[in-house]
Amino acid sequence: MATSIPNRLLFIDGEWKEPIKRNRIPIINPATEQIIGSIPAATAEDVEVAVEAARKALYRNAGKDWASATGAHRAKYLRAIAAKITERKSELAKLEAIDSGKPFEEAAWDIDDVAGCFEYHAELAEALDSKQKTPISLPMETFKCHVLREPLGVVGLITPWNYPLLMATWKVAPALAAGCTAVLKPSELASITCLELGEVCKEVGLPPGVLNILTGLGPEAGAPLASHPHVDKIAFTGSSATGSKIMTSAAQLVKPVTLELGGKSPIVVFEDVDLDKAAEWSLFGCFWTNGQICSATSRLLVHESIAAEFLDKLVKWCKNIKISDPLEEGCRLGPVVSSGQYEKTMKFISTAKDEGATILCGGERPQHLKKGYFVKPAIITDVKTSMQIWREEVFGPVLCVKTFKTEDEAIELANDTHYGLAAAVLSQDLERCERMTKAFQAGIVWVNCSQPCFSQAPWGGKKRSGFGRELGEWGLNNYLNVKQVTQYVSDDPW
Ligand code: TXE
Repeated sequence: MATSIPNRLLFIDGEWKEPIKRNRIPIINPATEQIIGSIPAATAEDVEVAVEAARKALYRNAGKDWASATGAHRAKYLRAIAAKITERKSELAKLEAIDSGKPFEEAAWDIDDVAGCFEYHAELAEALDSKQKTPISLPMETFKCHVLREPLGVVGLITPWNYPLLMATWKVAPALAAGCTAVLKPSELASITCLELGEVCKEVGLPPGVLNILTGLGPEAGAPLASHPHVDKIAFTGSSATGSKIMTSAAQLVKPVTLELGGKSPIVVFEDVDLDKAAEWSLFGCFWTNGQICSATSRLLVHESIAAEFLDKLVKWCKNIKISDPLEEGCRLGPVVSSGQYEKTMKFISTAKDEGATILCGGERPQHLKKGYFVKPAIITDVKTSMQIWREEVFGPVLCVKTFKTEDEAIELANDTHYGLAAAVLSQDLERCERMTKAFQAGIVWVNCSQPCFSQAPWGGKKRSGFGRELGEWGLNNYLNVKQVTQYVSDDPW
């Protein structure tokens, strides 16, 4: 499957523009370690131009601008974008697989989700029209009050590499639906499909400046966007360390932020499960996208009475999984995204070993692959709660396991983390699942599954996994300002 990488510039004000400093960043295919192209490297100067374009698009031509257009008008563009993305699905999935290392089949699901997410937000944009003005009843007849919901303004969207186009869509679609204009800064490790979104916007005739796409490094392009005084909000998905920096710079200007950061999510498997189904969910929950998911259920808590048999099943699967170039037919696990992520994952595994944990399987390079950032899926036991492997996010194909005896112990172990993104429980006893659901300290709970995600349902965490929600009505509300309008309606002087 040969695919050529489009040689794009920055997408600003509806046009492809050379970065002011004319620098580019190489694109490395993580399966081959070869340079396959390059992306433009934006700097603060380009951020300036892009923010100005977004600002103009927001309030250009009174009455005809993006902010005051009807939701139905904006929905037409969102639907057109969804249709174009579906049209280009196979090509976009290939680009994403080459860029990020995820198996082609998984990348194709993601592109479907991207189109679905734009479609869904088109519906939300239309529904906004009837909710634009909400009357509020007051205890005094001399006053009338209503609430207006209006776009927040220009938003800065900073996104990661694990779901490159999907994570961008989770932010772009609600921002545009709400009537905001945006500057998107994707991850330098996987930007190809986000740049293609620029081409899609051009093809559907999205008004210039409504969406601007700046590729580049975090400190050079992301930081000036986050701290720009004319950016009204920042939505960020990425590491806790960068999230904290963004929050600090936003605090200087009292700028709202939503942060979707890392996780170390538990999956609790009780003794009454169907072992095969539970094994499938546990494996999928941790190893999908090579463990590079913020919500990966990477801490497995299994009831001690079934642990031996259950682990046996997991290990068998890990040993038989097809690890290959993501474009190869039947690939189930590709490489991790970069040499940095490879080194980080390997270091986690060796530290776990040094600290006394047992590597039941995997955690090394597959022998048949001499090049590429491939790691065999690892299952780690004899884990203590003080160990790094239990406490910190790996973001690689590593599952650590502990057993438990009682429900109380399971909850204590599940919540023993400073993260709080997701948690899963597998059991046939639905009352028990309900108790666990209430006890989990997390923003998302999965019952008898792990990782399903729908545009309609809120996504986000608590504790150090961040705050604010994406998707659903909750996500849209993050891009809207609520304006209270109160009018004095009496003839009497106040
Ligand atoms: O993340 P960064 P990286 C975790 C995961 C991974 C680790 C590092 O554990 O191993 O983070 O990955 C931009 N100001 N997650 O280095 O740095 C950057 O260019 C503004 C979990 O890729 O957080 C990119 O666009 N922006 C996560 C985005 O931030 C800055 C998904 C994310 O990069 C910046 C990815 C700065 N100073 C990694 N520095 C999840 N929650 O899903 C960087 N960026």
